[in-house]
Amino acid sequence: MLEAPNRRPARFITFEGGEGVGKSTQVRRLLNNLGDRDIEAVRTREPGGTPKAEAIRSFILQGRSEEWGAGAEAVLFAAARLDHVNQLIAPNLAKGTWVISDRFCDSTRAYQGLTGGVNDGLIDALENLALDGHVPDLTIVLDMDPALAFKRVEQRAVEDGLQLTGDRFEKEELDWHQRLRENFLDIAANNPDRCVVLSAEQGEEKLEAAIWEVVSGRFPELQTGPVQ
Ligand code: Z5A
Repeated sequence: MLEAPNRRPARFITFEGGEGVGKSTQVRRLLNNLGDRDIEAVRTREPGGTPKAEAIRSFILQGRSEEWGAGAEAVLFAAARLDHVNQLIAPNLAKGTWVISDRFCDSTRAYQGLTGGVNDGLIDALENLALDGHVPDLTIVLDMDPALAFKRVEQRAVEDGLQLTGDRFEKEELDWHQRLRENFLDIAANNPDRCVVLSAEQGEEKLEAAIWEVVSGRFPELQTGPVQ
């Protein structure tokens, strides 16, 4: 009988939460921590991650699908996700490379479903179709007061020398973002085995350490020190 190759399982980790909570920052930091342990990992994002999905991203974030309504937008996000899963996520996991994604399916449920009013039946069907079984092994939900997160986004714009015009979703009102925050917390409460909520109001290093504690506690293959 052929022996299965002695390969460590690849893990699929997603980061979720509102705008400006520090997802991209922590995805980068987690990639570095995995690299220090000799774990091969790719960083990706949604919407996006593949050329076709990035094309859908620009279309949506420029506001070109807004008049179609939240249902059609949920379908567009799912179309982007289908390509992302087929072309990037599944092949990497199959060859043993970890995948770390800045947003994934919980964003559709939180934005288009719970906040945008798209019914659960459509959200569930799109999720089944696009994921094809590729449910994340772990989802880190970064949670903070949206008013504080806005301040960070403003500060980032100042540092980058950009005027803060806001994309499709950044233009929404504060109480909309407050509802969004609650929706992510509800999703986490409904998926306690997969989701861990961490306060994003702590500094970058402290949050990085808290994330590492969760990730290394979850996956036993990480419970050795960094490769020297
Ligand atoms: N969307 C949807 O509706 N449905 C879907 O299915 C999907 C997405 C997948 C994508 O936006 C939009 O698409 C999104 C939801 C919608 N809505 N919006 N807007 P995006 O990818 O362009 O933006 P985002 O996901 O909201 O990310 P962001 O604004 O770039 O924020 P972030 O990645 O969470 O934060 P960051 O860039 O890491 O940090 C923001 C700033 O804060 C930056 O200057 C950092 O240096 C600073 N920072 C980070 N961490 C800290 C800490 N801990 N302390 C202090 N300062 C910090």
